[in-house]
Amino acid sequence: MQTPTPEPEARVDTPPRPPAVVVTVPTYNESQNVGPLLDELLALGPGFHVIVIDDDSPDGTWRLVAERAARDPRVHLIHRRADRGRGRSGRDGFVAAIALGPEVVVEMDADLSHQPRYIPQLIRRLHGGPTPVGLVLGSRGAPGGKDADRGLARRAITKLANLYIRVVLGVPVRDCNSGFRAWKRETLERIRVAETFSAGPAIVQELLFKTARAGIGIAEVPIEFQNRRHGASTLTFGKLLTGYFTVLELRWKSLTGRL
Ligand SMILES: Nc1nc2c(ncn2[C@@H]2O[C@H](COP(=O)(O)OP(=O)(O)OP(=O)(O)O)[C@@H](O)[C@H]2O)c(=O)[nH]1
Ligand SMILES: [Mg+2]
Repeated sequence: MQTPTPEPEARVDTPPRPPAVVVTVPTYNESQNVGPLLDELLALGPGFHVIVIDDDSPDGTWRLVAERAARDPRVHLIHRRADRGRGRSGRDGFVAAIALGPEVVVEMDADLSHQPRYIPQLIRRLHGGPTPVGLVLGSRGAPGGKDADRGLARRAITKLANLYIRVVLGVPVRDCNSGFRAWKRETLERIRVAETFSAGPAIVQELLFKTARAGIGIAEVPIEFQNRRHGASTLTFGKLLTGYFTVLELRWKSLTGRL
């Protein structure tokens, strides 16, 4: 009589497969935008995860995301209660995204100015194209890109800011203010994103500068930028000035070998 082969007792747990793409979204009072945004991002494919980094928004944005995260393992929430800021939140989001082990990390605003439908194009360029790159910008300044929705004054400010940043930092891109970007995970690791120092929106230029300085290729894909439809902008004149100052500080740190 033949004895049946016993079933192996010990089950080896296979580690969960890392997501292909992690999208990081900092939020402050985006309760009207975050739901539709999550719907569109998750519809891009099963390999897409989203990390929302919320600074304890008074309008309860974080609560909506927490409810969603409890139902969907592809949604993650970082609920920050101290040290508020667009830059701090961006940094924490990148660190958490890297820990999930994806090939690609996307960053974008929550206010639907950055349309999720462009993400596949950004990623395609990241993986292939005429030149190898480690960062792709969704760009209003690239041929075919648009900033159509905005008033003349706001567009003029954006243009001047771009010129100033390009000259001071010497970065060879047309849209230095774009916070809609696709990163290879290795790029973020190489520029040591965990050590980012900008507390506010200047994180956008800090990381752009560090990437260019590291000799990593940067490409731009045209996008149409839409004005926010719900909620209020968090950009103030004070933040704008701080941002310009941070750009000078970046250059200075770089010149004096402290970056
Ligand atoms: N976690 C966090 N997110 C922030 C903070 N400030 C802004 N954000 C988010 O960062 C993104 C960009 O901020 P916006 O207020 O849209 O700034 P902006 O795009 O320069 O200005 P508008 O074009 O007028 O909307 C949005 O998703 C905001 O919700 C903050 O202090 N903490
Ligand atoms: Mg905005």
